[in-house]
Amino acid sequence: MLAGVLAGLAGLATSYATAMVLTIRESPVVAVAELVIRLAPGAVAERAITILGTADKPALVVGILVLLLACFAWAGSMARGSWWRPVLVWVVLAGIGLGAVMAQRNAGVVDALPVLVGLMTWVAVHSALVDALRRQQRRPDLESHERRVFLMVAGAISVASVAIAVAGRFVGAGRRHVEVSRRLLRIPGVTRRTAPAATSLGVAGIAPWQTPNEDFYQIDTAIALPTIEPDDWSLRIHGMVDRELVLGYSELVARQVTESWITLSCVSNEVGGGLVGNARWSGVRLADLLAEAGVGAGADCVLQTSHDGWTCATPLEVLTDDRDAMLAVAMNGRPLPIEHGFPVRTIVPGLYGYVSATKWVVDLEVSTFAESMGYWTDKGWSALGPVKIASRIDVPRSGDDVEAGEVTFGGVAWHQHTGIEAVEVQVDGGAWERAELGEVPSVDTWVQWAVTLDVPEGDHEVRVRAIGLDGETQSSVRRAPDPDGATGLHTIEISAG
Ligand SMILES: Nc1nc2c(c(=O)[nH]1)N[C@H]1C(S)=C(S)[C@@H](COP(=O)(O)O)O[C@H]1N2
Ligand SMILES: [Mo]
Repeated sequence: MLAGVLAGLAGLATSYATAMVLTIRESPVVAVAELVIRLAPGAVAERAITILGTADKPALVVGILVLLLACFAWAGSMARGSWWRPVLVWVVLAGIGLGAVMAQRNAGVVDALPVLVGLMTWVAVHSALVDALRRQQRRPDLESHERRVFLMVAGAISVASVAIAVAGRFVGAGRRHVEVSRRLLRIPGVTRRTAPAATSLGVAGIAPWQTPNEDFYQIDTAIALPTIEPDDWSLRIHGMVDRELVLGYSELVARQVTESWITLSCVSNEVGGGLVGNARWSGVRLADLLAEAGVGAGADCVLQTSHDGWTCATPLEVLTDDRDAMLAVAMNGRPLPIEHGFPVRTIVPGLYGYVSATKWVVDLEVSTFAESMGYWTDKGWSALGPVKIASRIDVPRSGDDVEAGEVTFGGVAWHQHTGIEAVEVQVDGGAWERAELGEVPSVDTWVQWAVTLDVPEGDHEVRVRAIGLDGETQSSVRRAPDPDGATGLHTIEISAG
């Protein structure tokens, strides 16, 4: 029974910690309490309130916890006879938790994770403890030693459970707080304009031209995301400058806000991959801030540092020319999501993220490439990271069966700050056919393409290539992303019947 109770508490602790860290929601136990409240007949709920006063909710949670403890002990007591009976109890309890979590408003797949983590902890800790007990029973001569081991393991699990729960609470509280500040922010000059209609070709299956924040790819080295209150944020611009600048959040957003559609892509993106997205970014132009600081002679880069110590070196040239390199404060008309760099990140059209798009940016040091090296460059990736021209087939998917005859192919192509002149598609090594392109507001975004071709019965290989506004045709040479971005043509296999 003790093994059952300990395993149960450990599982509650890990699921609670997971919920705190991940979903900003309440833990599965509270979800169950909410479900009980929702399902309770009005008369019962009212009675509970009159008897318990405002303590009705804590009382309910405590009641559920007591019931759970009883179930835990019960599960533990069943381990004697069979291995599957306690597992069944764990699974049923987790099932109730999962049901309650998924019954919450706007519940998504991620919300199930705390329950899964809890279930895994229950089963793992319980079987470990039961094993330890069995060993002890088989060797009565060692009883006192084994008993001590069991008690030590049990004690360690208890301490670890409490520590995990407290750590989760700590991380989660900070995040919740910042999330509230973020939701309440209204930044002057930030609009909610949606994508111009002509950017979309209206072909089902092509990635939407404007990537919603929730669907935007996320890449960073952070384990726990930095959670920074806007009031606590500041940026220092220093190094080879005439005047050091230190800016707080309200000072930054009090400046002229620029808005631009810009496609961001990752150097690690494989040919045909999804580490690319297009959003409307709002922020303050870096060229203006750097001019105000006064860049010294001989400087050729800016070493950017994030709140969590990640760095990258960005050529000065792209931060001071006429492109919209900015300190972004909003993404698609909303304050930056925490995972995309709240409250301030850098966005530079035309460069891969690893040399430009610092999330949670706090420090800009005007410097030289000879002196400065960013996080990924130090690990062997190229110091310069201009985006390479690329194209992708979104529809049909590789492996799809299609009807022979007219087949519509579609996807996206990008070469930020150069622009796309044309996209061409080739079936089975035949002629390159030009696709229709969606309209775009600037050369800094990706473009949708689509073309309808006559496809005879049988298996086919289809490839796509883009041609840039500078006349460059996308290379067909297959190269891995390391060290400065993949090349090669996205190729799919379909079967027409
Ligand atoms: N602080 C910080 N900023 C970072 C990174 C990081 O690891 N830490 N990764 C970079 C990389 S490699 C990319 S591709 C982009 C991705 O930005 P996103 O997660 O908003 O899509 O952020 C860049 N900025
Ligand atoms: Mo990246």
